[in-house]
Amino acid sequence: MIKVVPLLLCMLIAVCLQGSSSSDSVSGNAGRLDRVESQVAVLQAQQEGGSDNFWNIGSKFFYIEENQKVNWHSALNICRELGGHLADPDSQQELNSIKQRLTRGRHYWLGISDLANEGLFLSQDTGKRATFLKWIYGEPNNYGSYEHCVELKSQKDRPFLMNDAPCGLKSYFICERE
Ligand code: 2F8
Ligand code: CA
Repeated sequence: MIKVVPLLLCMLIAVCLQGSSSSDSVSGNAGRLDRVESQVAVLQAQQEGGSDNFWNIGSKFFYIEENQKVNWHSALNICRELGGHLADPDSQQELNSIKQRLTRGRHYWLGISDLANEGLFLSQDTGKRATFLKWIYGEPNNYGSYEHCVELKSQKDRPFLMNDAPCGLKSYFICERE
């Protein structure tokens, strides 16, 4: 089944680029390719049984994507396509259960950002201030002034904690479904 994805990718690129006129800018095509990449990522997550792979913690269900790295906006899109949203753990207990299933050294997108207002971290799901934030010491630091999306990351033997990172970075991600 996985072999179907490269074929679908070629077809989607062909369809999208067909629609471009000579006046299209390079950034227009880059935007199209970004959308194609996102659509392919959705197909891949669905093929890997994403919607059937949610596991239960309390009253919620979580899915950890470990096969493909995507940017934060694509991760949002994929979680929606799988019937949920990019995760925003709301208690230490929930975070502890999630952490047990993560791979050390990897980074995972969460559904929290300060894209609307620098320093004000909102849950993408509720649109309200994120209720539970557990930052790495010194974070969030908006490093280079372009870090607006929140990830979970562990460094060496340290626990998984939150960091603000550039939204365009490609990472694994965690979806949540009520
Ligand atoms: O030192 C903390 C700093 O480390 C990295 O930047 C050098 C992180 N960037 C990425 O992971 C892309 C920053 O987010 C982090 O604050
Ligand atoms: Ca940071």
